[in-house]
Amino acid sequence: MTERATIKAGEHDVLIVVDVQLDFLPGGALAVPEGDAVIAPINRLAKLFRHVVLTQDWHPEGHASFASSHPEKQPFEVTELHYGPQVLWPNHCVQGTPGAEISPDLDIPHAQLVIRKGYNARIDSYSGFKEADRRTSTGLAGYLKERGFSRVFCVGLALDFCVAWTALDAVEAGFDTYLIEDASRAIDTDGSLARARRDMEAAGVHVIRSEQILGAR
Ligand code: VGL
Ligand code: ZN
Repeated sequence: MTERATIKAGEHDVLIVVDVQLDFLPGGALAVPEGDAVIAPINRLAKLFRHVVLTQDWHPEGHASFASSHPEKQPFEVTELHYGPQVLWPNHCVQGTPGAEISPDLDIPHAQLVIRKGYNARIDSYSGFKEADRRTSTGLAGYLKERGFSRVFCVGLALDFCVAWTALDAVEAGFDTYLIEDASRAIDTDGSLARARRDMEAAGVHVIRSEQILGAR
């Protein structure tokens, strides 16, 4: 459900900008439909938050989430990995390649941290907090807690994968968590968007729009 109250971004609030990388933008290896539509709202929002963290999908070649690593499998099929079901993707965000670069159109020079994820060859990591085995931590929750943040605002790509999983893990880590939906876009494969929305609602993620954020930076 979309909530309507206005929110003033303050000292205990952090904006997490998820995976706004060239491979998820038009022309990229795993382009999210209308992915570039997130950039203007994110740049506007970032001016209202003193504290901004970026995530960066960062896979080694031959990563387990790539369909090309599984004989006979095509992108967007699901396979079983040691931790459970895994959607298989086109090769994307390979470490050090242009597609893995964060979009140069993001205008957030004051971002304080870039957290990389998905670097373990055998484990995917949609979430900025915890890998897909649901045990391996990226360290982000500890960082945010040590910095004294209590509210987490999630934006970026893709709403139904990395943004949703990041928001769900933020809730689990104890943060009051918001999804700013007009600053996010979905891949929507096999019902993933409806499922992500359902999971976020059940977890208590507040779904808001960027106009509801008032700045205090
Ligand atoms: C993502 C699929 C694979 C995302 C990352 O950023 O949502 N989706 N890797
Ligand atoms: Zn990935």
